Amino acid sequence: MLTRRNVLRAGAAAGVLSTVPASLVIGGRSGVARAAESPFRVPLKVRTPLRPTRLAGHDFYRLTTREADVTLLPGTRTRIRSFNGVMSPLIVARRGRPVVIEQINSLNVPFSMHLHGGHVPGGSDGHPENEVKPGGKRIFRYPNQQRASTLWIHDHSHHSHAENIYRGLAATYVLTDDFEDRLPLPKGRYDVPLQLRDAKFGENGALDWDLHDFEGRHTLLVNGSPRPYFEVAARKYRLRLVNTSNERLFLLQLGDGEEFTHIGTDGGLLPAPVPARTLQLWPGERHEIVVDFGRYAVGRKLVLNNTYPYEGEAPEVMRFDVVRNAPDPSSVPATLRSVPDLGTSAVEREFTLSFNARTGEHLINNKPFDTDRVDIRPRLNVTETWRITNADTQFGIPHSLHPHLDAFRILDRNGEPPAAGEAGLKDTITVMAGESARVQLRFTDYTGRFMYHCHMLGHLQMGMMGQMEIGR
Ligand SMILES: [Cu+2]
Repeated sequence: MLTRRNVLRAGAAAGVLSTVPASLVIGGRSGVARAAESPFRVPLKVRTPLRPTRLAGHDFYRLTTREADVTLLPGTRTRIRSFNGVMSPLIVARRGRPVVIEQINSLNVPFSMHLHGGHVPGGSDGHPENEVKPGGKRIFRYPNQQRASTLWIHDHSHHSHAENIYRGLAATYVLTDDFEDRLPLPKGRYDVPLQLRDAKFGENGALDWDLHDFEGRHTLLVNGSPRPYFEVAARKYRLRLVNTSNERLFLLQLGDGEEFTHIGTDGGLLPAPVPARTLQLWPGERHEIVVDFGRYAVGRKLVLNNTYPYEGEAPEVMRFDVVRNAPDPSSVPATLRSVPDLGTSAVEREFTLSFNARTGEHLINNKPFDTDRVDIRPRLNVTETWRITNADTQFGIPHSLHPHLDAFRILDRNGEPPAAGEAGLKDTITVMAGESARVQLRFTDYTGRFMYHCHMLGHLQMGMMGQMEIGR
């Protein structure tokens, strides 16, 4: 059913994946698929937000990072690493109202909490040097002064981040604001965060972990449930898609190619809605879509497929079952949110991403990460243009770049303007082998040391990270 040609076409339609990676791997085993568990056996868990303690001036949470035994696959228990015992919890925050989190590390490994997409001071950014040791704790302050967007919290510790995230330490963080509230987009129970990821389970339900065997992770989880079904009303839903996988690309398609509306990305709403039939969701990225189930009769079932599965793997991600009618006062306005003008760039930088097959290291500008080295020194409020080039032409490995602290806008890809679905604020950009992109960004408010890195977590662990010191 799936051919390379189809994938190519789908990629072209999405306007980003201009070439299909010959392999997303280096040295990965092609992986013998386990007998795929039958899909759609369990309902989607729609997360209700964690309840903060409402204090004067901020919302306070205590998050304990700890192991927990939970049911992911029906009939088995799986030991995960969790926030407060929950897989994929949800925090909802409000622009202008800070969130303060006390993180208590009850794991036996270090943990460094990072709000991905967050505009936060250096001491709260999860710099690997600030990792919380087992038994330790730390306070994180999130000012929430940025525009509404879908963010996520994950580990950034130096050596255990990929495994910590794989074992469950990923929380969705939805930031709302007045601007979005005034829009007639679907709200409340019709606004649903969906954390997408993959995993590999042993026969006893245990999570199998091998940094390099990401192609062997054939079980797709949505909000922690394997290929779930979701009973929806025949009306519009806003779906916030977050890819918390270590390395997996989701190339999403609804049904046989049903149309949906792409409304947002990493940094919040797009300037205008984009009708789409496929969507690429790379690790670390967020995309928001509106699906109008009102087009379908009660009884209709629509499968969300990943049309870029690994070999021997089922494409189904989840299924939407239209089970009831409901009034629908929501709509998608013709304009959403303009991108801020970042001014004229005064600094240009080059970032060349590559792989050293001899050492197994992934490199930025030919260097692996060194905590004692500052790679670049941007100045506060000075606009920069970064050219990101993926030089991995030998193996065809895709790479991404995610600068902390501030979002960017994409100026061009290979000299061409970005597709409409990439015209909003972004904080993670994937560049295919042999290609390049330019982004414009400006760091504001906070000085100090921050990271930038590839969000393919195996690459990050193998060195693909740099350090910037932002000064005045
Ligand atoms: Cu990479």
